[in-house]
Amino acid sequence: MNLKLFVFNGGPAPRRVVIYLVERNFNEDASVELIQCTIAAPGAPALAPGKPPGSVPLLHHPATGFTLRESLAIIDYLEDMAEVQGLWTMRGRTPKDRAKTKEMLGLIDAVTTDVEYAPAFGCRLFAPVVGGEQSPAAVRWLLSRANQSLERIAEYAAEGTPWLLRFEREEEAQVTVADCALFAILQYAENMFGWDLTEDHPRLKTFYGAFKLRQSASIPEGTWPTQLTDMTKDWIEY
Ligand SMILES: N[C@@H](CCC(=O)N[C@@H](CS)C(=O)NCC(=O)O)C(=O)O
Repeated sequence: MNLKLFVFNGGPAPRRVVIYLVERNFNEDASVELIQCTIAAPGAPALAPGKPPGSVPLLHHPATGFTLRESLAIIDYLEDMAEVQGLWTMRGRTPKDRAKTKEMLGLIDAVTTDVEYAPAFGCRLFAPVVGGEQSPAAVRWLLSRANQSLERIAEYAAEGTPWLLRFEREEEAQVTVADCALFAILQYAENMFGWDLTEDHPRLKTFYGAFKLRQSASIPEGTWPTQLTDMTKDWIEY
């Protein structure tokens, strides 16, 4: 189908789609071509030759001009395509299972936004994004919101499997799109800022430990280089 997916490995939104693609084996059958973008500085646009305007991940079909710019919409669309091809589902079969997947994704998206915005208010590297007006209270508030959502994710998580939802394929609980999205933000927090978001949530620690062993969890070279992560450790008091 010759779809192009523009990504920036270091960001949690593109990262969740890349993890999903590996779980789906889309990168192996080459129906989706991955194109790496550069982002020159915090708040700068993602750039790559031939990329339509917009944030990444960005899915583009050059022949028709069809373009999607939201990670969850991209995953949903690729899941629809997979199902048309008769592949197994990664978001649940029944309306109830699908609603549960969406519920998890909603909470995970909230965590992702809070964890992404908190550094704008406290990490010195991101100070230009808020015109230098950083705020300890804003950092505390955003991180406590993220923690509340993580609490709910842990509370709603299935039992008897490390994964968030218990959807079985050939009697084995399988990874879902919600697992890909949660892992992406936990991995980003750990590698970009040295944060263990699972610290207060043993259920999520179990999830993270299990998912880390998967091939999709391996970090592409240069994703969070030390020149960058040395700077992400410099924070205001909060
Ligand atoms: N809600 C969006 C968030 C996308 C987003 O924030 N992307 C960042 C990288 S993580 C980006 O593209 N920044 C550069 C730009 O906006 O051009 C999604 O889930 O796709």
